[in-house]
Amino acid sequence: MKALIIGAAGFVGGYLIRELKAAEWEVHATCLSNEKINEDCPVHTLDILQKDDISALLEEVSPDIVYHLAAQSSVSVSWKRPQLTAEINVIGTINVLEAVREAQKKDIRVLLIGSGEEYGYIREGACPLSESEPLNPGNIYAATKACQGMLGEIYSHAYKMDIVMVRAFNHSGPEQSDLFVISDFCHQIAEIEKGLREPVMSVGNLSAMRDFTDVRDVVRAYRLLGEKGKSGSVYNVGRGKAVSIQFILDTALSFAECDINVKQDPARMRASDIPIIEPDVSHILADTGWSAEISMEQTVRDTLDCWRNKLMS
Ligand code: A2R
Repeated sequence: MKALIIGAAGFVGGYLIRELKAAEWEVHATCLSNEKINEDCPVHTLDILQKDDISALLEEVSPDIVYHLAAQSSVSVSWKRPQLTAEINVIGTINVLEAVREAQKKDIRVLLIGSGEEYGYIREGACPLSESEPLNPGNIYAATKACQGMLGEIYSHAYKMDIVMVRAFNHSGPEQSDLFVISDFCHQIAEIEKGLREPVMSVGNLSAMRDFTDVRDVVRAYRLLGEKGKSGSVYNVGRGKAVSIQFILDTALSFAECDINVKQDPARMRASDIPIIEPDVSHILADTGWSAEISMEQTVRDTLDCWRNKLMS
């Protein structure tokens, strides 16, 4: 199996490269010209806003499967830069789908990586959310990802293309940017332990409930969906058990090596926060046998150790 991973310099890309290579896939990866990928595979420079460049790369690599990871993936950035978010996540996805549609090789499978945020403002009692639940996005990032998924369905039906849509719920682990909550808490703890900041944790809304999966489990799901996912289908990828941000905070603090106070920071509250998002993960389990295996505690511990190591060097 030969994979082309588009947008592989981000958080998930490196993990996906290693997961696919461990399964003996041939892997090609792309990144932007200002990014670097330190993995053992051919790396190509690609901006998905340049459609002709995607087409040229598809002819050069001739992959069996394209993993489309490239995105403006931060909710908070999406409030600040809505046009940029829509351009990359919507126009960029159209460019990828058009390039695949026009490619010489006719049987390229595409995995479009969307988000659990797409469900948005959900009706009471809707959790766990099955893939047939209506989408009602609550922020700009979520709206662009819902649009990406709709485009995937349209291309799949209209052109009989082999496209699998993924709605990935929150994922975390070592090396994640501290724009995301688990990494943010762990970074703060590591800095406090090192004496680089006051022993006060700055936090946002602690009551929101989210479903967290370790990134190493997530990329295993992506491999299995590449192998066994049904064409034209949508799959939730998540643990299937939401926890409060308070629980994440308590878990992270339980690993801290010093006493830390907690302070609510208005700057960390989002413009719109949805109380609970939790997926039904029976579809992916039925079609691929996948379910999350790595505990939340392990993810938090490994992420904290990663920040401690970074601050040592
Ligand atoms: O925004 P940057 O400079 O960090 O670069 C991101 C890159 N990217 C692009 N690649 C090609 N053409 C573009 N026009 C373009 N704009 C941004 O895509 C970054 O290196 C990569 C996405 O990685 P992350 O933002 O770290 O996302 P992550 O966590 O790896 O998630 C992968 C996918 C995304 O579609 C998420 O929305 C979804 O999973 O949950």
